Amino acid sequence: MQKQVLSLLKQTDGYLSGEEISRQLGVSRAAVWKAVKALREKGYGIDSVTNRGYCLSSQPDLLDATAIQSGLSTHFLGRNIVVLEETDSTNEEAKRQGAAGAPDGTLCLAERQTGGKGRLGRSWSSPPGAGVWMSLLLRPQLAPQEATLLTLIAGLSVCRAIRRLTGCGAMIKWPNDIVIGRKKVCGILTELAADMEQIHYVVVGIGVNANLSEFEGELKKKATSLLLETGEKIDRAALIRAVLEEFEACYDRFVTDLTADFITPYEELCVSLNRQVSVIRGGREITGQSIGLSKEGELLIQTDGGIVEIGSGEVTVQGIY
Ligand code: BTX
Repeated sequence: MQKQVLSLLKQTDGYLSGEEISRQLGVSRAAVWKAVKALREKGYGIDSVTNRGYCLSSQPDLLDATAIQSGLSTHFLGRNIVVLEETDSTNEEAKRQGAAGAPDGTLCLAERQTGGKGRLGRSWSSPPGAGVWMSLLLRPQLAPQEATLLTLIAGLSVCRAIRRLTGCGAMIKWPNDIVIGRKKVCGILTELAADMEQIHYVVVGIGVNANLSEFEGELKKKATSLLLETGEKIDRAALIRAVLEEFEACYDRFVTDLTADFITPYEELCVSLNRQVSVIRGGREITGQSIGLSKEGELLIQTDGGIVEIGSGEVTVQGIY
């Protein structure tokens, strides 16, 4: 009913009476009023004037598959899009889609996540209507250990997309955060369904604080959004398109012949390099100078005892966080 009322209001220049809507849809005036109320709650601006009826004055900035796909130049990524108003986590949704046989490159999006996830059981704040909470379902023919490089491809893609669309000096904090200045604007969570030799599917989850206007509690100090950095609302569909296009270009080369030629551009945008860093591994703290990334995407740390390769773990970069 809401869809039908909305579509009638969209087709009308000016006001449309409640009586006319109820006649055209064959429903009661009360049902029309209920639908208008529900649409207003979703963010549609619907003016009403006695004796004239209803007029659509503004539409919320809602994610829409058609809008994302128009002008999208990828071959397979984002050719199938699932948009949900609310879900537990788009990563969980992509896994459900993956288990049900959804095609390679399926993109899952939600306006709001009730259980947005970070790494190691942490949560990811995902309020409605302003973020880009997206997960890519991929079916690459890779060994499970090679999948960690997909996190780096995602980081580079988001960083490039943000720079291209906003001009912000976004940087990558190895392995999975995008920061602007000292604050996090994006987090990436890659999950795998695999056996020892082969990947069944990978889910690359990306959360970008696009148009969030404020943060609460502990996030005030460590999070930022593109809106807060630029003072302007970003077109979320354009951002998603840019991420998909950047991702597909690197990913295609990587999965066809394992060319990791994205490592050098990644290093150039990586704020964690050439700095004093420390990381906890096996209960011990390793400190040293970060000097680059290995072909496998590990962080190389020059310590007093030689070069140590770090595959994962919480890295503290001096001067960042
Ligand atoms: P992470 O473990 O590196 O970061 C999680 C930490 O980041 C939290 O403990 C909190 O301190 C901080 N944080 C939480 N929410 C935000 C936010 N909105 N902005 C900045 N900092 C925040 C990073 O994990 C991986 C996050 C991936 C999120 C995407 S969203 C789409 C997909 N679905 C899903 O459930 N997760 C991914």
